Amino acid sequence: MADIAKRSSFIPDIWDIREFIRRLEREGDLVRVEKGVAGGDEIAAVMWELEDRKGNRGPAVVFEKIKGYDIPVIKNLFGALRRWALILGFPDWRNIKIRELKEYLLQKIETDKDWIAPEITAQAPCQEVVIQDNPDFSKFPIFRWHPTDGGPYITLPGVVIKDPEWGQNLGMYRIMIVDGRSAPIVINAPQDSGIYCARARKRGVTKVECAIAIGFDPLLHLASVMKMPVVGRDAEFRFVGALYGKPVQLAKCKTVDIDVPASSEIVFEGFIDLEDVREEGPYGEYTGYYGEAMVQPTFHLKCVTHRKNPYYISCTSAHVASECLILHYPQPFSWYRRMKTEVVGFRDAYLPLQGRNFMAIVQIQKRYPGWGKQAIMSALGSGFAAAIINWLIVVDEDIDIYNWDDVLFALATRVDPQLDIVTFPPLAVNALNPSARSRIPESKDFPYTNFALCSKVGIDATKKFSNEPGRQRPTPPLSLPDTEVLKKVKKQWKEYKID
Ligand SMILES: Cc1cc2nc3c(=O)[nH]c(=O)nc-3n(C[C@H](O)[C@H](O)[C@H](O)COP(=O)(O)O)c2cc1C
Ligand SMILES: [Mn+2]
Repeated sequence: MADIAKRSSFIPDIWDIREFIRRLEREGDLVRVEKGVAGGDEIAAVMWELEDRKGNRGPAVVFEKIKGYDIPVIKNLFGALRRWALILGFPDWRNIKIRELKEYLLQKIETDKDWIAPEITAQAPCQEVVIQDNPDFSKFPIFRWHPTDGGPYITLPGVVIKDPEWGQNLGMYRIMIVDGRSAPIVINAPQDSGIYCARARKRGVTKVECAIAIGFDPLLHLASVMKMPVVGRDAEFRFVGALYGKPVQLAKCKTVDIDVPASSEIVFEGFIDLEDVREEGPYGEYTGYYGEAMVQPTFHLKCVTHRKNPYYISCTSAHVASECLILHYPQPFSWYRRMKTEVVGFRDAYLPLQGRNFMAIVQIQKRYPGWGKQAIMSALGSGFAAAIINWLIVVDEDIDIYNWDDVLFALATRVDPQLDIVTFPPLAVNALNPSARSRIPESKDFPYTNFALCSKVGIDATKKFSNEPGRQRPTPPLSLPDTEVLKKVKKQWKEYKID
């Protein structure tokens, strides 16, 4: 804990995407591709190959020359955890460990009394150019990224909407371009934006003002994918204010009563028409599969503002090392927070990216027979887990949950399948879940919520006592070298001259 407290005093100093780009360039963590590229298919294939070659340790990539556009496209800005550590101000950002980053963000998100309200500024680089006549999505390099996507997609948008009582919400939701001015936007009921839209409808408002920012303050990108402990109340902006120790700077939009990050590269202003619903999708998702078409409300474009010579920022999905999947990494944070109080003996939890967020490993300090099963029940009992997690694996403290080799060892050696695997009947889960047996048809009542039906499995891979129900034999003791002798050997290792 001392370590984390020390780190919480780090003050990030990168305020906009251009500073982020310059810094990455200086650090050798960004590559500019001078070779001309034809469009979405080629950019996506280049990124796929890079992800294959470098996993999630690749650089950010700027595509400078794109056929038909004079706006460069940047991919992978957030596709490596070390770059998150950089924008969060960690001095040793190159060597960040997943656990350190997680604990830091969790600690920051829990101390919301320190959050700082945003400020409105007249300095608005995002409005250097204002286009109110014939605003048009097609002027920007927004591409179809996967061969059978339903259309071109905005993949890294900061969607801002306002509630008269609750202030602004910033969230990231995929947006499909239908024509120059219309774009259905995936807003699901449980998301904050879904709750905002439901409240608007209750007030009799069916056209909800909205702004879509592209390429804004890097820390706001992280905040936009994190589930904040409170809905609204400028939560994402106040959270990032606390990280910087000063207010985030917002600019008033030109045509709607919304405030956007002042340094945004591009802002699409308009409204979400809750009564204009369109088919959206399919889209090649972070799951590695296409998510099927859904019905969603449509955003209508009224005005575009942008910086001079803007960058267009987009992410990759589908590959296991994709930026989109890495950005899903804070998704279970609210679940981790709840587990601390709800799972007896809880130590830590982790959703490895390879499991695409459908597989969780929970570590407990087990003291009594039956505790592994109790952990399965209580861990799966919270909202996030019930909606997202298919596989829940419970392990002991001697298993490193960040190391799949360790987890496999526990699965292979501590599980009597008939006794230690619990399955649960199908329940309503995330519509994108590729394992799900069926989808529940959309309700035409707003909000347009999409669910699928899938069963779950809990695996108790803890070491067993001899008096666990159904067992007559404990898990045998681990065979390890003599502790004292091993200590000595480590100390005098060089003397053996083996390596
Ligand atoms: C690249 C990316 C795309 C996302 N797209 C969607 C989406 O289309 N719909 C959705 O409900 N959540 C999506 N999410 C997850 C949300 O961003 C996340 O749940 C966030 O907490 C939403 O903000 P809110 O909590 O203020 O509603 C996406 C996440 C990422 C990283
Ligand atoms: Mn929110």
